[in-house]
This record gives sequence, structure tokens and C-alpha cells, in this order.
Amino acid sequence: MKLQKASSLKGEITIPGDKSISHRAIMLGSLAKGTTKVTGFLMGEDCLSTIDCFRKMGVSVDIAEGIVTIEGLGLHGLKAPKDVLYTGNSGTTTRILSGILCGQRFTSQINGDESIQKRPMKRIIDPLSLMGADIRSINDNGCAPMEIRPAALHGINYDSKIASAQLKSALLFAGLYAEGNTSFTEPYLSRNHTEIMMNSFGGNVIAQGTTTTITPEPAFTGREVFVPGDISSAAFFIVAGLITPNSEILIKNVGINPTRMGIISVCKEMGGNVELQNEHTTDGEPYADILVRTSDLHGITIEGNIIPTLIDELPVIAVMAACAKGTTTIKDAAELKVKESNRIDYMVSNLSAMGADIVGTDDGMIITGGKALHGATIDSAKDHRIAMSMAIASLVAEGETHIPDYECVNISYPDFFSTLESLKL
Ligand code: SPQ
Repeated sequence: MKLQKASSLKGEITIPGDKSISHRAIMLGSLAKGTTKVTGFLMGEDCLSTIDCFRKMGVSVDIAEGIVTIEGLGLHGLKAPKDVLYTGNSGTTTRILSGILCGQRFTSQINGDESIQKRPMKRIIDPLSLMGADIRSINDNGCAPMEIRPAALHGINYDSKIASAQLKSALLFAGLYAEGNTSFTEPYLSRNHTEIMMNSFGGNVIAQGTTTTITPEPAFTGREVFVPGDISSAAFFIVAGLITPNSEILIKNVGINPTRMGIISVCKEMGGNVELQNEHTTDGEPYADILVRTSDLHGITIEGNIIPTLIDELPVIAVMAACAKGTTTIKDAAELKVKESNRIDYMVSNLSAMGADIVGTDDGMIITGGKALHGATIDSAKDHRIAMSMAIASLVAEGETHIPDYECVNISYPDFFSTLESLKL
């Protein structure tokens, strides 16, 4: 993929469905009794991996005219898979599905691609084992592949050192199969889509501050699920509109759940002209249109409880910081090191190659903006968010930016490059 600087970006775009909500719709639809119909589902590789895993356990999932129809088998209806459950590049599928598998009456194995096999799974293995689960890392290295055998589960009160929606969700799903309540406390509140959707399917999940508690329910009932656009995908175009001269972009129907909204607050604090319009809520998930215009940006410090609400947006926020006056400091984001790639290292090396002043720290980055960027060859590490963030940097870089491993955008945003081109016309 070869990209050039843009003189202006103008137009209206629609963002594909939220990845986190799409995964959860398949999981809950499969465990519910009856039919679930999902509109706005993200047809990205990660969510298709989730569908594939549930099909391997006997769930009928049909995709027609953009609607996903799931014939749920109930909490105890999944069948033993004949093969290893392959989760591709998806950390969300790997971790949350493991929680579900711990409650099943069959043995299963779960594995993913090269990147998944390096991502930490001990963070789920430890608390699930405390619940009585029989789950182990097959190579004994705290990573996938994992094997899960049937075991009786009991509720626990788990105090997590990290804020993680995947870990929280793994315990909430396992909690469905446990004797007694399961509580999860995290240092800062992570995204709460599992809690919202479980309750809309008839579950009993209560959140108090950063503690989330599930009381097991005997059954979930299939329903219609609407998936709003993914703010993590919209983030690329929000930043694009702010940093590219003479730009105005209207981004339609984007999820603005408060546990995902940090990017909006950060853009505004940096001086960005970002407006929310047309706000609605469906099934507890708010969404809105987002209007962005070219802005003069300045550096800020990003730290503390806002971090989980923008963790996946930090790579593109680093690009925005490179275009802002002054210094932006990102702290408390060590989790970036254990995503699809080490996102601190790859943003530092790629933005440095384009001429930015950026330094990596143990838990974040320090970026002094205002240096002229120039084109470079980008190493995306096959990480979708690195590839798309660097494509946004190319909009303000002199000369050509080359992204050889660009196909990874299919993980979360298959139409990313065509949408970007459409705004340049
Ligand atoms: O699924 P995966 O690969 O972990 O996806 C990422 C992403 O950038 O798309 C992280 F690499 O998003 C996670 C996010 O970082 C999706 C997610 C979820 O749907 O629950 C939660 C976050 O991860 P975590 O570790 O904080 O729970």
C-alpha cells in the first residue's frame, strides 16, 4: 500500500460495526435459547473467527444481506468441537471464549495465530483456576494453545491488578456456570459491553464503581441486537479530519459508550473541533454522528482512569500528538506492550522513521509535536491498529509512505483504505 499526503479530506462516512459488541452478540446469541438477529455486525476477520468457533460447537450462524442470524443452543447446549477452536488474531475471542469453555461438559483446545500464541493468557488462567476451572497452557508458557477440561465452578471475588474487559468478561461468562455469585474488581473501569448485553438477554449483572457482579441466571433468551459503528475505527478518521488541512468529515452512527469515549475527551482537550450530533441509545448502547474539522492542536498529558477508555486509540493519538504543538505524555498504558504487537515499540519506531520526535517509556510515550513528517516504509508488525495509524500519519507526510503489510486492516476494518481514498476525492 503506497500513500501520499492529502491537501484536504471531505465527506460523510459510515464506520463498520463495533468489534467488541459484535463478538459478544455471537457469544450471547449462541448461549441464548431461540433466535438472535444481529444488524450492523462487523464482518472483520476477528469476528468471523468467533462465528467459526461457535459453528464448530454446533451453533447455526447464518449471514445474509448483512444480518447475522444465530440459532442459540442455550447455556448447556454447545457440542464438543471435533477440532481445535482456532481464534485467528483475536485476543477477545481467545480470552472470553475460554471463560465460556470452562463451564462446558466437554474437553476443548483453543489456539490462535503467531501473535495470539505470544499474548498473556495467565491473566485468565489464574482467576478461572481459582473458580475451580481445569484450564492449562499446553506448552506451560502462560500462552495459547490452552486445554480446558470439564470441572465444577464456584463464584469468587477477584481483585484484578489490570483493567481488562476481556478478563472481566471471561470471568462473567464462567460465572454463568458457577455456584454462587462472581465479582470482578478492576483498578479502572474497562469497557462494559458484556454487562450491558448480558442484561439485555435476561442476565443479572450489577456494576458498582469498578466492581462488577454476576448472579448466574438459568437461561438467556434470543433477541435482536443492533451494533453501532466502532469508535476505535472512527478514531482514525477523527484524527485524520483534525490533522489534515481544509478538512471536514461527518462520521455516522458511532458508538459513544462512556467506557469507550476517551478519544473524544482527549481530542477536545488538545483543541480539536469535534462535535457529537444526533445522539441515540439502543439497548443501553449510546451512539451519535461525529463531525470533525481541521484544528490547531496542542499537547496534553493522558493518564489514569481515562486509559482503558481509549487504549486501542493510543497509536492514532500518538499520530495526533506528533501533529500538535508542544509535548504529549501518555502514561499508565503498559498494556499497549501486550496487544497484537508491542504498540509502544512499533509506534515509536515507525513515527521516528517519519521524522517525529517520540520516545517510548515503560508505560507509554512522550511525543513532542510540530516536526515535519516525511514518508517512510512502515513495519506494521501485521497489527491492524499500527497499519491504520501510520496510514493516517501519511496524510500529513511529505512524499510517499509505503505499508507493505497492510492486509491486517481486515482484522477490524476491511474497507479502511477505500474509505480513506473516498474522502480525498
Ligand atoms: O481482540 P484483541 O486482539 O485483543 O483486540 C484489541 C484491538 O486493538 O482490537 C486489543 F488488541 O482490542 C481489545 C481491547 O484492547 C478488545 C477488548 C474487548 O473487546 O473486550 C478489550 C480490550 O482489551 P483488554 O485486554 O483491555 O481487555
